[in-house]
Amino acid sequence: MDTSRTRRSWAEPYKIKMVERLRMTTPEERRRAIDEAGYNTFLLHSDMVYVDLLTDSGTSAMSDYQWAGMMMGDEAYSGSANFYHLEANVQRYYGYPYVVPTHQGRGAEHLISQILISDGDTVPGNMYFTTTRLHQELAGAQFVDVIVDEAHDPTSLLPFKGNVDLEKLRAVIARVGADRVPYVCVAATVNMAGGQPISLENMKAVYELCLPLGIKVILDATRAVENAYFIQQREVGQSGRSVAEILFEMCSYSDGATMSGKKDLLVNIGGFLAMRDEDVYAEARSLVVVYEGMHTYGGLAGRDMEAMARGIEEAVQDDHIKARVGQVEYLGNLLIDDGVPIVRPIGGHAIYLDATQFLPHLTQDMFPAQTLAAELYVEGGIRAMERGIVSAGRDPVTGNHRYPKLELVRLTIPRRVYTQAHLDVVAEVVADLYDRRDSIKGLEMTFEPKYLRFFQSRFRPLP
Ligand code: PLI
Repeated sequence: MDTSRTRRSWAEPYKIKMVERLRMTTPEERRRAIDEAGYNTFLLHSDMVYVDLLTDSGTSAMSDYQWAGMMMGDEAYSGSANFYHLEANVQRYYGYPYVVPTHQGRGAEHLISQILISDGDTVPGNMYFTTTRLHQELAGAQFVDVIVDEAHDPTSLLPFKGNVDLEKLRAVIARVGADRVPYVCVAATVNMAGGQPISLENMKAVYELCLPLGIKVILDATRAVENAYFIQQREVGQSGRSVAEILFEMCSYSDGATMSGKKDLLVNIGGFLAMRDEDVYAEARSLVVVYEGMHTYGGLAGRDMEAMARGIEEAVQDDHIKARVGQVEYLGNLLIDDGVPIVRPIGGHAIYLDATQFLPHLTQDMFPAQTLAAELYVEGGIRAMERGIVSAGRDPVTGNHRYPKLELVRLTIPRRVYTQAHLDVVAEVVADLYDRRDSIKGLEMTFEPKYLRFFQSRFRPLP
């Protein structure tokens, strides 16, 4: 192959060995389906969906190497060989000495929140994530957002919109006292800001600020590999390093990590809690038995741990991550060319439609992002997810809606699943919807569950 020419696309470093048939539906069928689902895309039956961009969580395609690993499952109740492989790879690529597997990310969030948080504590973080904040609140803490202001502005082109605002962090610590801040929660990348990365320099500065104050830094490493890729591409002095090297240094600026293996690590289920502190590990080993299972399986089958161990190796390959993020950018650039308002810069795992700009005639109480996600499904069988007022939930003290500045619809790209032609269709459908945006009316909520309401709430169209 001639590699002397400079123009190269993001093309995939793999080929397809097995396919899964998709059902093509009519607009009438989709209108009925979304009505039965209460205008909540989470409640659609997946066989009614053509391109499923609900989430990149657990929806990726595993490789032949991972599937071969599934056949090597050591299903002993304790001491599974697959656990030791997983532990060795977490130590090697993430650098934490201690690892407890969990069934998925929120299992790890539950454990670390229960271990480190006391009633009345404050946990600062670079924007909330739904399950992470809920576990912090259930353990008695209040979450305080200390992300840079630009993260709340969909049009700001700052390359590291996931950065912590160090002044905001210092102010929170000064207000409540360092002894009431058990840890700072640092996410890489920041999901709710649009998959935006945090810089290596900022992670180091947060760690150096916290260390002398006895405040821990817990990394949400769910998409840290994608974050490492952005550091390689955007941060001064980092372009010559591998994604694996950058990832290892990122983790060195933290005391532990929660991980949903369902994203970066290319598995359909699995997660872990990793840490440096032996005492925290002793508590995690004890607590995991109550909620997940023995500390050498944590709610996972041996084969699941093997697939995740192998996923760690594949996730950090530079050609893999370049194609992964490249595919997301491909879709984003098609939409930008069509004039569709999306969060900029394009994030690592998803394109976020700016529902406030898309449907300016709807107030936030009319659930513009929820409405847009439902319309997108009816228009082309494409399933996306609301990331706005519904996801933000209610303030636990006042009981009122939280009104987030960002009212977004997330088109999340599963890893190694869809083709460029699928994404072309997605862009065409979004553009058609944008053309008829004035005709779109809002929704009202008819049912709201107590926790994480976006998963199960129901709506009906406003007249
Ligand atoms: O879905 P879990 O329990 O494996 O992981 C929870 C979780 C933690 N942190 C971050 C940044 C996430 O994105 C995350 C889960 N995200 C989902 C399900 C998503 O659709 O984005």
